[in-house]
Amino acid sequence: GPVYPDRLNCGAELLDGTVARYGPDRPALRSRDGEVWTYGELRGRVDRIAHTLTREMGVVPGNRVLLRGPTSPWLAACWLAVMKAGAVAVTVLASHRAAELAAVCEIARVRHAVCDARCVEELARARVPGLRPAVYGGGAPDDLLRRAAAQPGAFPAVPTSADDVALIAFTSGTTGRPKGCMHFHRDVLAVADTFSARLLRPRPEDVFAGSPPLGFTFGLGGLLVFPLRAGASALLAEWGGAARMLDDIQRHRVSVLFTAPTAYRAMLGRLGGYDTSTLRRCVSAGENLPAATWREWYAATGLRLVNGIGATELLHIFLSAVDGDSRPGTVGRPVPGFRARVVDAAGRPVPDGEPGLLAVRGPTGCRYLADERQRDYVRDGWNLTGDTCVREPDGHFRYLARADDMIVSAGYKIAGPEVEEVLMRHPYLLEAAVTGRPDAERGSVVVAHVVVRPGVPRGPETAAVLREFVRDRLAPYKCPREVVFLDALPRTATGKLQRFRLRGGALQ
Ligand code: 3SK
Repeated sequence: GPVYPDRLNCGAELLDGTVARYGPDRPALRSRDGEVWTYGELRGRVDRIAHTLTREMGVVPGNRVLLRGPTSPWLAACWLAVMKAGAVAVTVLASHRAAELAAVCEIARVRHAVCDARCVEELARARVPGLRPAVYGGGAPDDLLRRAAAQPGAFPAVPTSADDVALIAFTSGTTGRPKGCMHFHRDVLAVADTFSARLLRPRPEDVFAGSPPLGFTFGLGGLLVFPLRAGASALLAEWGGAARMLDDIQRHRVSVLFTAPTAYRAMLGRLGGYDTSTLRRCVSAGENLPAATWREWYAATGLRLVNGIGATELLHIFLSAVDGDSRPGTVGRPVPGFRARVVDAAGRPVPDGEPGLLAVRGPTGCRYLADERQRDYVRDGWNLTGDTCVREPDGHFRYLARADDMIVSAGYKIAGPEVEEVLMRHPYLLEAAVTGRPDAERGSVVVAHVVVRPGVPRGPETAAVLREFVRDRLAPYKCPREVVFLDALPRTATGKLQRFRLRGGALQ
């Protein structure tokens, strides 16, 4: 992995370091309304906010600062100011509700909060003792941005050490008490210097955009850390659906896109109306990328989707492939700097071609904050991500399922995503999720939850067509016993499928 000096402040590297390399006049951040901040302007704003945090709000190095807001250049500026001030950013999603915010603040011992005026009410409802958020963007007399405007424009970054904690990223998984993952200043740069620098190879002319929020490390990396590390620029705007994203790509001449398979599918049907010829890298992560989606995107754009597996615990993507190495149905190889293998329940490597648990090690790794689940996640230095995978003889990894999502039916082990891959090739379908339903006789039976295209009837005839389609392509034991028609699949705020809600039957 990359090597860094003992004294390292990732905020200073991303801003002052990039200005030193590329000058202050290149575009850094863009908003949807066409506003563009140069690196020099961004640095001035960040430094004024950092002065406000430290001089007026009393933030000292090591304090945990909650950051909450819709994706915007100002949220990014606040994050960078927290970094430069040597404090610890606790990023949450603008969509998090009061109970979730209260849990995060308690676990992370949050001392200060910076919140967009548009979502401050929910934070107030969380009733965190002693927390008085600094609000930005609402135009009130004490607005953080007004206070910042009165501060001097140069803030010398706190000389943090490379392994001081820079951020705590929360993951709820799809269920359970949230876990805070601590990442160091060197980790923030390491994900840019491995996945981004070695695979994406961004250039200063690149324009990054995408859907994941900055409160999700997929978005923090893809839309802030990677572009700034490369001297490139990023459009920072809230996700507004596939048509809006295509419009953004055309208007802002986006070249590097970060989003999830669902969004690629949603864009596919509308591509014709937009100029997307500026795109050169399209990253897909967050959930399984069906081979059919890869192929359709390639047929429509000539671009190979850069599929990746990442985790909040490892900060960003650690398995991926680009260009000729990117193939439908696989997630590629370990990103340079990372190692990956497939192991059995005792941690012993299994032969190529056999399914097992994915184990990863590299420059980043899981450090849960005060959580005994750390012992399950890291064994002998290997991070057990909870994914079931197969390593092919050519070194490519194939994703099967989340380990706890394997369906066991009459003794057969079935990976839901494999059945979903086949279903998604059927022209009737927009989305498919395959889970097991408890069954007295077989342990579990396979159930397909589907969202059909407009005009396709939801009923026994369509169900029979879909079952037949799977039976023609997979072993019969993998064929769904039942097909459930839904308006939409249940997802978390970061877009991850909530299989447990499907399994629980609450949506039917
Ligand atoms: O959790 C994920 O799926 C993920 C993917 C890419 C980068 C980062 C993360 C957390």
